[in-house]
Amino acid sequence: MKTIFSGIQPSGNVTLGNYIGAMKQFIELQEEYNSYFCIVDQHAITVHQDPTELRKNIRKLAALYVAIGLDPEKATLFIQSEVPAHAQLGWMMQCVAYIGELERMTQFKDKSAGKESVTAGLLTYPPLMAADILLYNTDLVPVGEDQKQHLELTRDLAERFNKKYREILTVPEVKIPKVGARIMSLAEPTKKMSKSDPNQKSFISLLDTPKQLEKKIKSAVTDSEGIVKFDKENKPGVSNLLSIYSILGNKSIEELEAYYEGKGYGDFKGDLAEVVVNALEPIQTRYYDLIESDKLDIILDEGAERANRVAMKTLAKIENAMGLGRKKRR
Ligand code: ATP
Ligand code: LTN
Repeated sequence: MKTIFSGIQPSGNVTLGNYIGAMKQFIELQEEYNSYFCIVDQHAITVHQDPTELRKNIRKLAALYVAIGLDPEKATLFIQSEVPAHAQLGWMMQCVAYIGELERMTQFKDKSAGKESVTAGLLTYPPLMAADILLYNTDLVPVGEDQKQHLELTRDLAERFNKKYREILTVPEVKIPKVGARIMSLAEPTKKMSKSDPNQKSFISLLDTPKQLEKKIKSAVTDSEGIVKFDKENKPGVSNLLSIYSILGNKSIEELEAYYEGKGYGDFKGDLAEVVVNALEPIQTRYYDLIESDKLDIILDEGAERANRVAMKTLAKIENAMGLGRKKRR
């Protein structure tokens, strides 16, 4: 069985972008792959997180992983900081990566733009991400479009390591969905929807109430044309809403365009709100059952144990290949 690995940062409320771009794929993939889904809290602290909020967001994300349909019997669900091998291999990968290639990462450039000082962790984030993936001999990494560059770097680091030391790392492939790989902000449809956006109206959270969903969708930025048509260049707002509608409502873009011909944005947005509310309702019900439950702790304990077992083995192999410490026989 081949292996997949993916991670989401507990850096805020999980958005519809995270769901459509990444999580929705996880559900189908868990059936065919040996699967690891991680809550990457060590990645989240590359920018400041309020400690109380971070703890809450970790638990919320864990509950959402299960609520969207991930089955802890099939997939390993765990928290990154509970598996120390991630930080350990992360350091070794920093010693394989070059500063120049890290400075070229667009996520680093975007997140550091205009800031007086940024943490060293923001720059060395991709080697930690590579470590996450490489510890599990991952074949495939399902992510949204924005992570493509980080995946290319992961492949480069794995290949570099294999050449310099020993051929032990699996070079992973990226898997990006055909539609919905980049859901845009509702407030600025030329920017990606992001859970750490300070503008609450810019993103849809999986936990928004029906009222909030309706309000956000109704106030989503469109244009003054009044024509429901997919045209990313000239109508980024409407095109984004069409993508969301098409994916959650299981209708093709063409079908939707035909249906809304001659109707205004009011009807279109009203129906879309209903589609989103209906799609999120069962997820929210399962979420509220889980969030305070001991069951969630058991899932995370078992996940960390399983992940630790596999990760320690790979780490020992890598330490042996690099000559660190004394020879390990594990
Ligand atoms: P942050 O705002 O804190 O950077 P984020 O919302 O961008 O977070 P991540 O935790 O970095 O989310 O990403 C988790 C997964 O969701 C990744 O696979 C990423 O590619 C995907 N993703 C994030 N935003 C979007 C989006 N707008 N459209 C599609 N996929 C997305
Ligand atoms: N960098 C990713 C989150 C992430 C990840 C990973 C994704 C950390 N480690 C490993 C896939 C595999 C992000 O910001 N979305």
